[in-house]
Amino acid sequence: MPDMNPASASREFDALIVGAGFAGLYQLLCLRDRLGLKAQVLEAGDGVGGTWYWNRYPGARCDSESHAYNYTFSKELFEEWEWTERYPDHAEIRRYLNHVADRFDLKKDIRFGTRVVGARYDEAANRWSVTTEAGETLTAQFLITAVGCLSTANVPKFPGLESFQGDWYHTGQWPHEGVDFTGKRVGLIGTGSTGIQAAPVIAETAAHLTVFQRTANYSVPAHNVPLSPEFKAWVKENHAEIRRIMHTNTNGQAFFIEDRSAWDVTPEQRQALYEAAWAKGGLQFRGVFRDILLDKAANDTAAEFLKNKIRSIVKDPATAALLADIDHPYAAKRPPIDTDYFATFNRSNVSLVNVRAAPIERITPTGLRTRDAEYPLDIIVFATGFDAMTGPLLKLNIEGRSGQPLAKAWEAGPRNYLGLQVAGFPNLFTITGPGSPSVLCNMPVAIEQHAEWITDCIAHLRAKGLARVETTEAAMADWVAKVNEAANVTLLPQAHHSWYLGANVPGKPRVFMPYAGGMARYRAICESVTAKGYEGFVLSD
Ligand code: NA7
Repeated sequence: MPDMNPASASREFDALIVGAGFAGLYQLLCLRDRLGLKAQVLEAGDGVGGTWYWNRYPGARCDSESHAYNYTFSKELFEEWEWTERYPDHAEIRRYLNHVADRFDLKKDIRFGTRVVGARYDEAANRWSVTTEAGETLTAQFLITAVGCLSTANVPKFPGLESFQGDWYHTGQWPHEGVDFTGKRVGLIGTGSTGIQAAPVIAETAAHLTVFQRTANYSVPAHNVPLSPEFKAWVKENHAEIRRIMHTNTNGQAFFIEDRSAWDVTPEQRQALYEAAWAKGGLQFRGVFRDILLDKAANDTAAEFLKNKIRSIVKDPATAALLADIDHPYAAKRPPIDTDYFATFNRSNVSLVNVRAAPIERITPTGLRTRDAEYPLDIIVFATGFDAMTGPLLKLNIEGRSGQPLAKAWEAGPRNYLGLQVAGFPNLFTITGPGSPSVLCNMPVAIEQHAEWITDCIAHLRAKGLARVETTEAAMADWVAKVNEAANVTLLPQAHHSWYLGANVPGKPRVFMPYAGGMARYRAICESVTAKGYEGFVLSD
């Protein structure tokens, strides 16, 4: 008999969703409005946005172009929203997600300021009990994680950090009121996408900016611009075609990777194509040839072009040499795009320090010490990335059947089926989990596909009068092998320090985590699994 007590009824749901970013909002809409489920989102922040709620550092901007960084499920939503710039900044993305949440009346089913600290599967009741930091327990038949891939900040454990008398910040936990760098000596650790976006902006006001580089990185200019009325009109008129491209290519972007090899053209033509892509800017650079991520020699042609660009922009030869001393194939780590990153090193108030050669030894009360020198600093900015993909999931302290912790099941690295489900954890779905295309794809596209697949799966269960869906060990073993195979035909695993491999977090198992076979192929696999009656899953009552 249903519990009629209003207090307990407000704690019992059909589905609980963790996180109110792109994934959580759309999953709520799907389950509540399409299936009529009683669903609730639990969100640690005080607003919607997910990764964009937290990442407010100077220069924080999406690398996908704005007309591709959208939900595509609603033509009306797509047509009524207007982005202002070629790449949306963090504030504009939050405005977009607030607009979506208000338009579809989602906020009434989101509990903000609610951090999930535990989730336990109760086998007898076939329900998940979810515990919040405030000590409340909520239950649901289905638990869906929408926690993103990059939401657990990685702050390296440098000795002495607690003794630092200045201020320090991680870019992924940036103060909402901003940070005033005026007249300050700033140290920036990290030269991934984040450090590369932040450095030029910090340098504009800081007295001095010191960039501590462990791994040199490629970067292509973003060429961000305000969008013209003509472009905005073109986007609205071409919604169907833009959507079609995003849904049929490998990376969910609004462009195709060119179907030509680097060896189909002469060296002069190759150079001209790279120049044109550089002039155009953005992530499309990696789409100039189909074999850039498959053939090391083809990749070398792109890498050399980009290294030459660094040498031509940066005036001081020693600084240029250090910035161009890149040890991995282009795009084997997530390729950054930038606004004046390399030119920033021509400023008199900016210097570069090689912490690969002389590692950071400790933070001191007045700055930072490497093996070779002491750097007095007022502010330290950690652009040191995230415990990516598995970190946000493990932080939830999920326990499946018989109290088995997810951390135990994933001791040697993440194992799941389709990136969506783990054996021993019935009715738990992980949106853009490891083993799915996720970070190798334009995220909203990967998210929509997962949220819709999960919705269809739950609808199917209900239509059949079933209550439980769980993958099997065999399906997981097969999928993990496929994820490895897909990565191994590419150059991606060759960037041995990449966060795709978990290598940026000391002690983390080194496993290539995202599915590298392409979004289109992944979508087809998921569709075929459904068509075969949820092959690889056991559905039961
Ligand atoms: P990334 O890409 O993980 O970059 C982090 C940077 O911080 C990278 O240069 C790291 O060097 C550096 N790092 C990390 N730990 C240390 C220590 N201990 N000492 C010195 N340097 C360190 O994170 P981002 O935030 O830039 O980007 C994450 C994603 O967000 C991005 O790829 C986009 O998808 C959006 P390393 O390379 O590990 O030697």
